[in-house]
Amino acid sequence: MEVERIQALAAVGLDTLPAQFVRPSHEQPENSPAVEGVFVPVISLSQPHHALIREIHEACRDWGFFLATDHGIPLELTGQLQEAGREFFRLPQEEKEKYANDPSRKNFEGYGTKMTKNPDEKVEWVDYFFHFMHPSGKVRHEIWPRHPPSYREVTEEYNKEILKVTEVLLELISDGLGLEKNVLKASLGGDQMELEMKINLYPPCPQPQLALGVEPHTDMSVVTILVPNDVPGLQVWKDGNWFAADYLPNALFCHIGDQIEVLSNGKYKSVLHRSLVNKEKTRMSWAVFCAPPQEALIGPLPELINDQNPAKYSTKMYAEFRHRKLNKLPQ
Ligand SMILES: O=C(O)CCC(=O)C(=O)O
Repeated sequence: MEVERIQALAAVGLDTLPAQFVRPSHEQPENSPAVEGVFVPVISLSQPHHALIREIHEACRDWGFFLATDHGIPLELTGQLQEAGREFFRLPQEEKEKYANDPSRKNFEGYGTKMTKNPDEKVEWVDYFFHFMHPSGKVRHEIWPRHPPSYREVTEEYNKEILKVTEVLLELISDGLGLEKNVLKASLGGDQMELEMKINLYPPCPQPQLALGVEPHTDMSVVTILVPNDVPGLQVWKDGNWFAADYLPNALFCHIGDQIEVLSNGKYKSVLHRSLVNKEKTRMSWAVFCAPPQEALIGPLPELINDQNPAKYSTKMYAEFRHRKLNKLPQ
């Protein structure tokens, strides 16, 4: 199936945004601006444990989102990862098409552009590359970019680092919920927890005030850890308003996903977020989604429910949750 790629469309040099990208009026960034002067939480992972737990707890409860600094991932490695992603998207269009995915056949891995799946039939201004990184049994190296040749080595190294950070975050979040530190990881499939890489490319957009890079959504993941390039665009929703999560060099943009909201019985929230696009500059982001294995059974943790605080979410297999979310069915 022939898919219109946003990068190819942008390269034509349009003056006006084609109608399929014009968001409904209430969604347009110019009609739903972010609150100015309020900053998302920034948390140093190297601060004393007690203060760290408190900050993580407050950020997960109030925002479902924070920027993590002093996380130990070498800046050089993140730079190499980003350069490898940029190099892939610099390939001629016909080369990139060799990696095209086909979501209509449930084949999500590879090079893609999101098709409409919203009531207004609007398309997001983004192309992406998506693939599994962990555990090894899920990884299909044959579909990873072969260019640049460094892609595999750099991404495998980044996978190791992000896995360590994910495990640390899950321990801190468990602690913040008053649980033993290994509870969340154990409830999420332990070492079978999956890491997925999604590289987003948002080309310059002729009328960014009318478009969205990704529309408002929460992630069905456990947590999502993202690094953007230096072009701002991510916004998170809190108490009825959008807030910009601007670029902070070498910070990890940490999103609480739906699975933590369910396990915590709503104590921590899955953050609603969206991304804006830019008139002159290409924005990119590298999002790592940490997800349970398909067969993991996820529901509110018994330790967090009682007669005064009954379960607010049903317990179901992650595969079922995913199916419902992808098809916009009630959970
Ligand atoms: O690019 C971003 O900042 C957000 C990306 C995102 O939310 C997604 O890929 O699901």
